[in-house]
Parts: sequence; structure tokens; C-alpha cells
Amino acid sequence: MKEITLKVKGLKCHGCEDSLKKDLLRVNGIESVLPSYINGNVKIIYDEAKVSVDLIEKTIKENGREVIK
Ligand SMILES: [Cu+2]
Repeated sequence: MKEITLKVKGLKCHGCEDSLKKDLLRVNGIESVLPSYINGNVKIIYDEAKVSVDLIEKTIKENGREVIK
């Protein structure tokens, strides 16, 4: 398992957190998702053998947010 924290733009409330968490947890290999609209980030624990960071970022974008590099 690996852990990353990504900065995310477009998280504005608990509803945004829940929506993002739901979509990310649908991805095979993502084990745990902890979004924070207050910190503007999401902490993810994932199995690097099953899911890439690219796919994680793509899923965040498809949820309507922006990953800040
Ligand atoms: Cu919201």
C-alpha cells in the first residue's frame, strides 16, 4: 500500500468531500480516501499494483475537481 496527498481545487463543502470519496472508492485498488475541503486536499491509500496515480488524478477530474501540482 502507498499513501499520497493530492491538492484539489473545487472542494467547497462536506457534500463535495462525500462525492469525491464515493467516486474514488469505486476505483479498484483504492483502499481509503480522506478528503478535506478545509485543507483543500485528499489523502488516499492505494495499492500501487492495481491503480496508478494517473488514474487517481483522472478520477478526481471526472468528479469535477482540479488536481493542483
Ligand atoms: Cu460542495
